[in-house]
Amino acid sequence: MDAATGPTGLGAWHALEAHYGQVKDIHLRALFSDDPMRADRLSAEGAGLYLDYSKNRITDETVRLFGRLAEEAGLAERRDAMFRGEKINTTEDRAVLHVALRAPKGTSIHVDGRDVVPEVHEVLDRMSAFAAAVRSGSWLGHTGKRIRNVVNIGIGGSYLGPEMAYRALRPFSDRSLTFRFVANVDGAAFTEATVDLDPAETLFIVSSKTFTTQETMANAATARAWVVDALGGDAAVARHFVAVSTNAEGVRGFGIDPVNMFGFWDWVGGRYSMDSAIGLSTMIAVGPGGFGDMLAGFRAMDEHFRTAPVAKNLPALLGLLTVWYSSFFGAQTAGVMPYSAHLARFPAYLQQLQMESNGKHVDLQGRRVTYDTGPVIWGEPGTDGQHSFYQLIHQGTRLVPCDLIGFSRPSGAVPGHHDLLMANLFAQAEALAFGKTAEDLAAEGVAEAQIPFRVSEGNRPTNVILADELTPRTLGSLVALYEHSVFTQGVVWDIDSFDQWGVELGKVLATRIIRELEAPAEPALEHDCSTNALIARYRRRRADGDGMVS
Ligand code: G6Q
Repeated sequence: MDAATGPTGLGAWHALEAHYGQVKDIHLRALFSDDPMRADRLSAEGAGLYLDYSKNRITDETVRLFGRLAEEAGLAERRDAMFRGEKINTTEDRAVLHVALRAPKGTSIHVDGRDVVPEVHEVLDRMSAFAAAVRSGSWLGHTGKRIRNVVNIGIGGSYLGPEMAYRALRPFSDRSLTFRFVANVDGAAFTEATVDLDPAETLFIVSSKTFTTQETMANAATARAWVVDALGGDAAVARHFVAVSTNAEGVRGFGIDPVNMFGFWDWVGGRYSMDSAIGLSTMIAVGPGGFGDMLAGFRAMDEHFRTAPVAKNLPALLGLLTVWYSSFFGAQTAGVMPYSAHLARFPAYLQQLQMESNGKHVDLQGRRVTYDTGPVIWGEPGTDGQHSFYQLIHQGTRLVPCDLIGFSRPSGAVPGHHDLLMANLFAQAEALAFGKTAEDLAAEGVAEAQIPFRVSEGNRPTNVILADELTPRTLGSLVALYEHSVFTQGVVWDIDSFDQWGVELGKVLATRIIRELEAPAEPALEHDCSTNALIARYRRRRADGDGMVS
């Protein structure tokens, strides 16, 4: 990337701008009717995933220009720098090495002269021993009962991945164990997660990279009191709490023996950490073998991303298509619709992965960008979404490119459902692309007055991602697919996909306001007049009855 000009100064960017002018009004109907081999060419396969990207508003020339853009933006160099452990997260001066979390034993990746792969495997081995002990019942609670409930306490990157993965892999999980996830500082979250659990049979995993996050610390303190009160003393903590963190001091201060701490490193970003020790709950659920299979899926996609040419490289294609729709077509959002109830939390997971990574307004030089960066990511499982918001995608005024994700074999064993589910996925992709014309409707005998309302313009782009079955391995490939898609977008947009300074401001302000809410006497408020009034009203109204703070 030319630091002086950024992406908009690249020849490929200019060429894509000119090309956009040529293709923007071409309908997918025309692209398909002129070219019966289009789906063969505009598809790719890797790491157990099949991507049909033919229903996008692109031609062979677009794909060629994507390749040129990737080359001129330096995608291969940045990718290799990431895999080598260089500090590509420049604003935090950190390496970005989630790929090291799935590097095979015996390989080497150096950060500051130190090989991190043996450390990764040392933690994986400790996690495996612990997960096996919980699953077998040999890890006992303080009163001698075996553990039947596992509650992960963590938020953001220390929550979304574990919860998503647990739900995705339930058919592979030990069904005799109950898993819960507490993230929100709203006390209701803790209450609802624990109301039916026996403390004597419950293990808490306090997951926090920093071990300072306000929400997690508050929930962990509540959990500690819940266990200590029920089981009669601090000694119970050792058998009912483990920690996943980079902060050994903080963990010790909380009362958890660092022997029961599973570490990770500052080169693992929170939203890229579900395959680190942050995945301890996943490993307890599916076992060390299942977790290993998931890591193999991640690794297979890493290899694919490193080696496949752009036109056949799934993450690079998804990333470049996102750039195409965001920066050229001006699409503001992108949908992700998994046709799998087990992937219900996958859109939420991807929201953080993509929006925290690429929701950036300055480039690597700190200059305001002149193009749109990461879109708003949203979605729900199909077929549920079809009966609510799909209407807007079909007939609304906005362009919403969507990824539809499906599987050839079901992950639930109820007969007769899966063909129905997949018929809907294929039908949606078809309907979005080709729509229904006024002529079609007239030929069907629809009354003329009704025709304008029933027309579906089509030309709505989709990617269809298919895998054989939602297994641990597939999940690893799927997550790595999106990790590297996000990376590709960030390289082209010339932004730091690995910091999250925007999240910090709210945290700092909340710390100030909590003191003002807790102050016994009316504090002098020095916010803006709106915030002052809201705080004052809350203080007055929170006490029952007379509206006065006690
Ligand atoms: C992720 C973010 C953020 C982080 C949470 C939890 O990339 O940095 O979502 O994961 O704020 O942080 P801790 O793990 O430090 O509690």
